[in-house]
Amino acid sequence: HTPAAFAAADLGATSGRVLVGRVGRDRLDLTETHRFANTPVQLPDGLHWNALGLYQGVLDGLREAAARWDLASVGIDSWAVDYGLLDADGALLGNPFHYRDPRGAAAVQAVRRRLPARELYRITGLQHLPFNTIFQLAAEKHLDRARTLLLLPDLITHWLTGTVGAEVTNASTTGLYDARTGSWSAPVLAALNLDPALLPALRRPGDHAGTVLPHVAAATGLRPDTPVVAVASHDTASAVAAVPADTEDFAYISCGTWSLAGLELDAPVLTDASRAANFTNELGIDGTVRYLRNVMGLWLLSESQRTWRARGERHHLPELLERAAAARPFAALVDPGAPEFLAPGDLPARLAEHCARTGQHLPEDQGAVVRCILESLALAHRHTLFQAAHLTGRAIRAVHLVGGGSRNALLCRLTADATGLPVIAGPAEATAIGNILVQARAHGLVEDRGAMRRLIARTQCLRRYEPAGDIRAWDAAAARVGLA
Ligand code: ADP
Ligand code: LRH
Repeated sequence: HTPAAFAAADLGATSGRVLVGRVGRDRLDLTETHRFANTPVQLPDGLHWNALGLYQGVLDGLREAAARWDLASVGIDSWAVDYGLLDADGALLGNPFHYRDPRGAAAVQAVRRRLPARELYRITGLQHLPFNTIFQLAAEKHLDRARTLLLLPDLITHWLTGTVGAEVTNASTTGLYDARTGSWSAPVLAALNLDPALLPALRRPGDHAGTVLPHVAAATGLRPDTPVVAVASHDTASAVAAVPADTEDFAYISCGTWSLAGLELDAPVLTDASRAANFTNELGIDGTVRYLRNVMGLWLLSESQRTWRARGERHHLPELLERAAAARPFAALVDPGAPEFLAPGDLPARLAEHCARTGQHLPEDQGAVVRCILESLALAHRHTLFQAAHLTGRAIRAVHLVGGGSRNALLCRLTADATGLPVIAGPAEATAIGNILVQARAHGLVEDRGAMRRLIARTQCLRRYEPAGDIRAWDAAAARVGLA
């Protein structure tokens, strides 16, 4: 096997990046060719993504990549649920909305009246998040002119290739996908008066999506016939595919803007208990189920940093984390899942209000605030993983923490201490690696999921955190915030 080079464009809520992976039998070398900020834009009608800017960032990254390597293929992934609509001419209708815009939440009750929560869960197995595609569509103003709905990675893939398709791992986050039959749900679409023709045919990770259009090849220097592969286009599915686990009894936390914490299963769990605990059954590669729950994640930190920066205060991560490490443990704790933390804006103020309302005092000092965020996240990680184990009857022997959060040593250590389990941290770019290895597998360079994971474990730098301290302190802390 000669090594081949694959490009992954990974769009995260905080940044987009293009990485090239050179993959061979015993080789996985990564180079980041481009990273660009992903800055949401507030318009009079709501909060949007800058879709064209993101596409431009992908093209810029591909141009840098193509200048250095002969790329065997390209794959696109991004966060879930958000979409663009195309009209009959294939033009984008409006600017895609950001999932943190409140329009989805405002439409939840109307959807519920047509489709009760219990029924919806039995079909989709999807956790309730107010911004799931199904709720956003109920508030959508462009439906009368829309002919095609494309989730964001499918939209970028469409702009690169001219083809349309709906990659299935991301389709499973919409609320329109039937977890039992593995297809779009006709009853859900009917209940919402949605035209089934809006939704393209499903693609699976590893499927050929198309080849780059001539003007794309000209703009990037990619070979004219370069294939675009449908990877696990939901970033979390790519990240879970890249968890370097060597056993079956592992849990994972894909930790970035969100912490997606849970287990990999063979089949969905659609019970009422699972629904009550709001666990999701989203799809992974090879038909696996990502049984997990969204924890609010490092958004709490990045949005606090943004607030401090706007005020001209200290906001650099290394210094903040140093101060948090020195701050008093368990001084103030929150439930990171509280809905008031979802929207953009002054997060330190909302944390302080939350603390005051629950009889605690959150000092203004940034070390204390960051400590509160990280301890609260560790508690939410623990709560979520323990519940996942309970609901599935599975044991957890180790926690793999991947994504940008794996670079946060304090958070890794706190998660190990809170769970009483070893935390294996890394890779930080798990999503891009999962994207690349699905392409390499389609290319015949890697055999299966197990081989992908072993290759990552052998080639990437991982750190192990053993649990320490008295777990009873964490039991008490969990009880304090209702996360026991
Ligand atoms: P997303 O894909 O959602 O944009 P990432 O997986 O890139 O998220 O993770 C971004 C987060 O990772 C940042 O908000 C930051 O908190 C954390 N992070 C990134 N680099 C570091 C670092 N060097 N030290 C500590 N934390 C880091
Ligand atoms: C993480 C993620 C997560 C979704 C959220 C919208 O980036 O894809 O899995 O719930 O973004």
